[in-house]
Amino acid sequence: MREEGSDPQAVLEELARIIEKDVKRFTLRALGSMCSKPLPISKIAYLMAIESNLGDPGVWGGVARLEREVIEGLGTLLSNPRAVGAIVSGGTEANILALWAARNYTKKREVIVPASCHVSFYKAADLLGLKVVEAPLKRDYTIDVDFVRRNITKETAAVVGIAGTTALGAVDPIEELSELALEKGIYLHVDAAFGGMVLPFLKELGYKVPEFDFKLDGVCSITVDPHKMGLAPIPAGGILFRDDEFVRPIAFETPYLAGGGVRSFTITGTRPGGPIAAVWVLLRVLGRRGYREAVRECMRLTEMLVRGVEGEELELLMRPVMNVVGVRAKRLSVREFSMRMKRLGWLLSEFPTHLRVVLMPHHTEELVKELLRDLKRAALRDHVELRATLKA
Ligand code: 0PR
Repeated sequence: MREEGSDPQAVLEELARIIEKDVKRFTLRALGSMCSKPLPISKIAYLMAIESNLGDPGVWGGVARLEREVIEGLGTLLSNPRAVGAIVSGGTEANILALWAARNYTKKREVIVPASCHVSFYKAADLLGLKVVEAPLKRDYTIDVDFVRRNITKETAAVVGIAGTTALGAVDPIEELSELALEKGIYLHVDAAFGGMVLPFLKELGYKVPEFDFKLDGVCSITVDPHKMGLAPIPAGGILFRDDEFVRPIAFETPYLAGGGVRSFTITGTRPGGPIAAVWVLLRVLGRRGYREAVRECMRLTEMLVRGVEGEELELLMRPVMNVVGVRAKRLSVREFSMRMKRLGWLLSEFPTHLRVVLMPHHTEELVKELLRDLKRAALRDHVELRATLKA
């Protein structure tokens, strides 16, 4: 920090120069991100509520009401309008809250997760002192339920199922997990951080979609992130609990607040109301039809990519269930394929077995065509071939 402040106009211009390139790269070449470009109206809403703090909801009663309505909206989408929950900093915090609730509710210290789970579950287990049992995946990249059944012990607090895995968008058989959880009396958490705002709309569009939400009696909590497929600005993760009985074991009273004592069950104290206002506006402005149309468009681009990938050089890891596609080059290591795509200017996510492409609402048909052309180029066996096509 300098002694004297600088000219505001000049500082803002410098800021614009610094972040401009990021925004452009994100919009044009980042197909590895699970976050969408927030709709402009959500940015207005965010700014309107930027001063609010849900750490003191008695003072910010209006925004607290918005959060209740957003939770009711997301709960209704996931078959439980009476769900109890919060808009939090992201899927990571939501998953930590779920395992925290599961540990305190059951007073047990083991959790079974699929090998496909997001790193946030390992963070949660580390923080909470839980032992992680990793269930292998079947050939379709979903959790091996028989393994889960065989590995439930008297110390098992929870099992986790994923509805839209990070690497491939695969959906675990939540219905089977739900039956198992009810039978064995364990907590079932569903991580639908990405899929929670895709699957209900895919169903409305006529896709065959497995049940994954509170319709299944064994599901105790669900992560669903508006800052992924909800078109909302960051940070807007979501945690929903079936019932208040799962929240009570992680709730703390803060009696001294200016707005009056409240119960808090999030990790953070001071919490921004801006993202909540943004999500509230989006749910109202878009409605189910708006989200359904966004999902329809994402799936149209996904199909385009899938059709284009068939051929000599490239292959899909699996037929995508949602707008997440795993691609690999038949004759190259993932590392080499990834480096070549980077050199061609693409920002994709690199997993040990494949590159991940996520088709989001802000992407276009032209972008997918360009991507396909470059995927094919990059997948050529050697650099000589690659250089020749680049020159052409
Ligand atoms: N659960 C699932 C299934 C996820 O895929 C993710 C993150 C989380 C939970 C955690 O969510 P937060 O990151 O909100 O805490 N999924 C993305 C991923 O790891 C996050 C991401 C988003 C990464 C944008 C890169 C990026 O540009 O791929």
